[in-house]
Amino acid sequence: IAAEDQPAMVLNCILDLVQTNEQEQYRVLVVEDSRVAVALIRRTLSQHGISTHAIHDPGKLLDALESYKPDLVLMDMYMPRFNGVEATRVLRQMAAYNSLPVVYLSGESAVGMQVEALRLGGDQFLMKPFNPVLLAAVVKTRIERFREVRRSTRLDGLTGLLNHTAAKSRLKAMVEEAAAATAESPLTVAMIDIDHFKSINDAYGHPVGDQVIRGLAWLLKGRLRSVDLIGRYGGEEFLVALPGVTKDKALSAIDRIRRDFSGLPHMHQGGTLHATFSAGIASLPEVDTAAALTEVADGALLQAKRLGRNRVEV
Ligand code: GH3
Ligand code: MG
Ligand code: MG
Ligand code: MG
Ligand code: MG
Repeated sequence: IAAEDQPAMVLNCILDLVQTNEQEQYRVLVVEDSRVAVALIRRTLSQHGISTHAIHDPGKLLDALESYKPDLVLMDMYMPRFNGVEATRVLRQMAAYNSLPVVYLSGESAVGMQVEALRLGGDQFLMKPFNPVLLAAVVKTRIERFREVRRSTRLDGLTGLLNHTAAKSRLKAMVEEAAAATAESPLTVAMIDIDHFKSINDAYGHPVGDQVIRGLAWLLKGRLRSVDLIGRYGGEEFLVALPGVTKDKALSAIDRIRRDFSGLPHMHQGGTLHATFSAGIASLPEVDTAAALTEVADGALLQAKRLGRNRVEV
């Protein structure tokens, strides 16, 4: 990567984030027993481009969360049989929903009750009758902030790739998807590790090492498809998963990237340097769990290192 290309490379990563952001819809689950209120809320939110799904009974809350996957819950306080505050408290005890934004929309005017509702898990309290502009703004800003936090906890700061935890859970989901597919669907995993990276750090300094890591991340993003998983699994180690790709096809794809990476110049103060990586590959259905795939790929990576590095082994 030439020095003048580097700002473009950073810009690419930023554009990626902005684009996925714009494509994302706002999804709000409305929990409200009054049909009149539901109609009013849905019309208001839909006018602001916000999708809604309404349930009248908090007893159906967990099912609705699972099937609709909202970005925010708009919660009434008083409903027959259930109380919105109680429902929120239950939701907060579940790992999957403990940070999902919950905004109350209620006619309850006693401040003591409002405070209690917040204390038991709500994020904000809005009064009925509501101001449509304020309601839409609260919903959008809450969702944006929630997404920003979720994004930053899933992504690696140096490369913008999925971090170790996020990559592992994404791989698990991909293996489940492949297993659930009717026709036997292949999935190939590659473990990629930069060769003699310690010597690059030692010779040129940590910031140059960081640039090499970013360079490989950039190459992988450019070469792989949006359906592929690319994660920064460790310091200079990457996890890649290619759904629908057989071992042979993956082997030649990763090997092409290996060859191109070895030709990529990295800047340092005295000029440029070249780095290489080794990779190990494992495939579904031969290997059939996420844990086993990474383990077998890791074994193949070790073999690639033993056989001299700058190579891909199965
Ligand atoms: P091998 O070919 O066997 O993989 O040798 P290696 O030197 O690449 O492997 P080793 O695991 O011994 O060293 C990896 C080094 O990567 C050690 C660590 O200091 C460095 N490292 C880890 N994370 C980062 C990072 O974010 N930035 C930089 N610059 N270095 C890092
Ligand atoms: Mg009510
Ligand atoms: Mg290494
Ligand atoms: Mg090592
Ligand atoms: Mg390593």
